[in-house]
Amino acid sequence: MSLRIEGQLSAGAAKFAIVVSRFNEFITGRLLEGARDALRRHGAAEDSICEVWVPGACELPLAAKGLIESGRFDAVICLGAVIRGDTTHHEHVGSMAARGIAEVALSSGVPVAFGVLTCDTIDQAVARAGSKGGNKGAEAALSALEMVNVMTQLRALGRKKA
Ligand code: INI
Repeated sequence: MSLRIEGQLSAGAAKFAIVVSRFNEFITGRLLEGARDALRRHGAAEDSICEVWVPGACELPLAAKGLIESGRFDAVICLGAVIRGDTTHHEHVGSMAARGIAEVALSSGVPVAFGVLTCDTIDQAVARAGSKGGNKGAEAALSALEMVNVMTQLRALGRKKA
């Protein structure tokens, strides 16, 4: 049996939560605009999107978990900007966010998109938040859209077998 499953980039009736970090808000605000624009251009209604602000990237996973536990969302999009400072602090922040986000997605089975920039300089972050390097918030939103679609197909596959 040959089977190919691929997600469509169409929002349909799906509900999305965007968790956005206030730390480096001049960057994360642009990621948020990119994510909202991508969702809107792929058919998501304004009232299908919930926006939640948290202090920093470290807090993204817990808020994502709370949103998933509410049972109201098909996917969560986490947005943050971790930028190298004078110490190794940013490394811990970046790995806490990455590990936590992966853990929430795997333990819940709900797609959680990783839209967290991890940059050495502010210029690198600016480039990835709506200029030369595209907009990583928009990319994260598109991956959430696609994964909602993939997971819907995978659940249907399980039902067919039963
Ligand atoms: N939070 C970020 O989102 N980006 C950073 O670059 C950052 N740095 O480098 O300190 C950062 N720190 C705050 C952190 O996310 C937590 O909010 C804080 O540690 C309290 O838990």
